[in-house]
Amino acid sequence: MSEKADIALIGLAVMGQNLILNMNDHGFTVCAYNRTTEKVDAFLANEAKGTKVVGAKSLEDMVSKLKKPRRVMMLVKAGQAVDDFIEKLVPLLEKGDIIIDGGNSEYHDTERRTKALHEKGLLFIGTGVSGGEDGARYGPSLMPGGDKGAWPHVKDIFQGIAAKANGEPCCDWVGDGGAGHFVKMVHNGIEYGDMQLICEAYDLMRLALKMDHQEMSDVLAEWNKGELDSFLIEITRDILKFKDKDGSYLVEKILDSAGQKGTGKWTAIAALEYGMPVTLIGEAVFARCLSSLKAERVEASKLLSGPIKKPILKDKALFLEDIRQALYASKIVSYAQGFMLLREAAKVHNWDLNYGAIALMWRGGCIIRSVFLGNIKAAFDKNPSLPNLLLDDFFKSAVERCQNSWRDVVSAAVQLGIPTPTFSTALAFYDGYRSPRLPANLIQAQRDYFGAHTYELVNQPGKFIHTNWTGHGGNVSASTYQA
Ligand code: 2AM
Repeated sequence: MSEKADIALIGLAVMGQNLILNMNDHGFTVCAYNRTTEKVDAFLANEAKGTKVVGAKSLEDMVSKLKKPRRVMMLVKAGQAVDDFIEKLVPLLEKGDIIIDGGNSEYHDTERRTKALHEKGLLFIGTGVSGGEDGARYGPSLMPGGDKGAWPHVKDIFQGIAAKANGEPCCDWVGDGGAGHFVKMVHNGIEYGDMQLICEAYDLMRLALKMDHQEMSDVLAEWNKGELDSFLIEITRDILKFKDKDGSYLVEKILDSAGQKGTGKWTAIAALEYGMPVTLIGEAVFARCLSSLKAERVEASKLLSGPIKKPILKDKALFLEDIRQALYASKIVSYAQGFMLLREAAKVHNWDLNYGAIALMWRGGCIIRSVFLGNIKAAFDKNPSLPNLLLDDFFKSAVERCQNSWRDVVSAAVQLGIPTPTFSTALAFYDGYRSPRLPANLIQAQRDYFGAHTYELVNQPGKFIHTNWTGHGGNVSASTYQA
């Protein structure tokens, strides 16, 4: 072989194969490898036939076919498989070579691997890859983080193959260590939220307005022309009107028990760990959990009754517009919460995150791609240290414009007994976030009463006081006293 390959890719499942073909289309020579090496031959003989892709029979063979510094990208199952390959690659590589993990790895693993490989003189990147099989083939959203020294060596390949939004690549350096995989995880959490929001709008149209499927699809088609323009609204428009072979709407035949692979749950866990109120994603994850209790719900439905008094609904067109505005306002809250989590994690891990660049990475290529992300990018471009999206003029006025409709929808849903967990939690968050005083003073008093945990006074912050609330039980505080 005369010309050496620009990059190696390990892992020939669909995502790996499609990324290779995408790189090939953009003029890069890729060396393909897979644990089960028969898959390499099959790939070269079929999907990669007629391309510049070369194959390798072993890791040694693969490494010998690469330009220096060597770039090796893995798209294998997250977890042990990644560590196993790293262990096998390390003795074959030289200082300055680059290992990239494009799988759905947990960000703590990426953090650990980046450090361990840095000590060996190797540069590690953990990159989020979003957009599914089609994205991988024709332009994914890529969120790379890890050892920044590696970035100049992979930038052209990554930005070359990434999706483009208004001509700009949906890929930029995210930050040190596990930052790339963390941002990908939050992306997936936001995806859970966006999906649940659309499901609640569908439920209201179906149950409150008794709309048929073509009508609902037409409404989403309209919504998709405005500020809600997004991939998820677009596919839901098509799903709703999709007919099965027997002429009935397929969506109604699908069991209402949602699956999950775990990245939404990871985001919710991270929110709890970092103490950030990312309530909408949390509710979206719990909504899937509740849905999966199908048999129990069916039983409960026979025993537990709903509201007896039905509210009088507005005119249908007006209520539909209310639903649209409730969805939009809730979505703004969800992204505001997602960026709060990013900001807090960045503080803890010392990641220098560029929030505008993250919005641009999500603007195209991935499942949450939308016009709305362009507005978020604009907000962070205007003020890179914006403390919260809700405080940006554009989003502040959007929420203020939508809030009457939003409140009407949540009230109507409550009165009708239709669950809208994400619409409702978003509104509760909005009202909490804009409250200068919350009832946490009473929580502090309760904690001090039963556990002597102490409290601070409004006019004396920093000074911790314990009160003997009952007149007996002593004046000890929690630091000296275990309840
Ligand atoms: P395989 O084709 O040999 O199974 C997606 O599952 C990709 O991850 C496939 O390329 C698969 O290789 C690889 N993979 C899964 N588990 C692996 C493991 N424990 N070690 C190496 N590769 C693995």
